[in-house]
Amino acid sequence: MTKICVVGLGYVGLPTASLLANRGFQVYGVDVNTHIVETINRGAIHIYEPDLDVLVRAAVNSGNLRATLEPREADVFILAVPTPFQGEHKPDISYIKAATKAIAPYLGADNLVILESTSPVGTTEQIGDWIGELRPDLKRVYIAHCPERVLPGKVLKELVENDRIIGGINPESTAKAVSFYQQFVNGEILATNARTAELAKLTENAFRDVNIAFANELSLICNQLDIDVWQLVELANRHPRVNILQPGPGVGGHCIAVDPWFIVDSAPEQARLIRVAREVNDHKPEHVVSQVQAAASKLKQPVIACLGLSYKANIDDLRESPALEIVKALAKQQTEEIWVVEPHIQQLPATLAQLGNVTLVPLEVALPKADILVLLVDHQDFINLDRQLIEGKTAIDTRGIWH
Ligand code: SAJ
Repeated sequence: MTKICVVGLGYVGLPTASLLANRGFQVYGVDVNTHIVETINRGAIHIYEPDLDVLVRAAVNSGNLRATLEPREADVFILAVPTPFQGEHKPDISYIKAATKAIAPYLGADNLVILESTSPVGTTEQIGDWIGELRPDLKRVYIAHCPERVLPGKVLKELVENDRIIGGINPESTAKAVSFYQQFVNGEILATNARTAELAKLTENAFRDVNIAFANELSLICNQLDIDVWQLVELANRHPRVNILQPGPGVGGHCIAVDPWFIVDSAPEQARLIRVAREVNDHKPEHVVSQVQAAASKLKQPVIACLGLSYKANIDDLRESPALEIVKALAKQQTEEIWVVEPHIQQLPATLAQLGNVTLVPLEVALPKADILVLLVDHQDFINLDRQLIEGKTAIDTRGIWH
């Protein structure tokens, strides 16, 4: 098995394709976006992830990684395309369907098709049905789910070191996929069936979501009772069997804020706690907005500076970011200008720029002039800042770094 076709060159597909290329596989990276294909073929990257630029450059220079718009014949096909929502919290697997259609003409007997995209239960089996319809001539294709589990910011390390769950649509598919991943993963490979692998991935993110919701609910309770939630969590966590996560402005990212809904969609009657946790976390930005409004109403035309826009610390990823939602809501409600400090981006996203009263400013500009500081992301730059500079200002610290 030497030729690999990776479909989808995003946060998961691109690191995977370049890792495989650097391990000596011949890799075709497929993406529907011409800009992405051209960028990668120049040895450059279109997303930020620590050290990914070096890995991609090496992969392209070695001649083992080539990006293309169309798939090619290969031994292994890895699908790493998005699974967003369609409408109200319903999973949209149309990108997986499109990717399956795209690879179908290139499939050969005994090829292995792996779905890495986080998917609702039953999707891997569905791929098997689609391939059966599109290529009735094919005698045997192996199909398995191997959910990606990498943490943005630590992708390259986790891609190799994390344990991987692999579930095929039959035991032969599982076995074939296990032997493929064993070639480049140092973590343990855990074999199961496709449906369990799908739910395992969703469960991991739902577990985290429920636990963050617990912390966020505590922050509302503490706000009501005038108690410092950060101290509360620290104290309660000194119990040997308690490990509360950190409250924040809400839960962002393309995974934890999305995946639990796939479970709710599949088993709405049973998934009650998972649904409420999602609602608690989704409500948190609104709470922060009302805290800022309450503070602003006590001052005359205050200058409000929001620190951080990404969905978590030290990355540039704005997807589903609660910080973005908070800034947008504040800008819509305040007539005055809202300042945003986000050291990881060069320009505001269109959704904020078009509002007309949001400006991206450097920290040195915001700090001396702002009356209200709304800390939304615990970027290192904000943790490091001289505390004297925030003295006398109203600070709304949603991450607990200044408490
Ligand atoms: N957050 C809190 N409090 C905490 C921890 C996180 O408010 O104590 C917030 C973050 O600020 C962020 C959100 O939760 O807005 C999610 O951040 P995260 O770092 O927990 O996770 P992600 O979304 O970056 O990556 C997750 C990971 N899943 C788990 O840890 C179970 C990663 O391993 C998955 O591969 C990834 O989702 C994915 O692609 O599914």
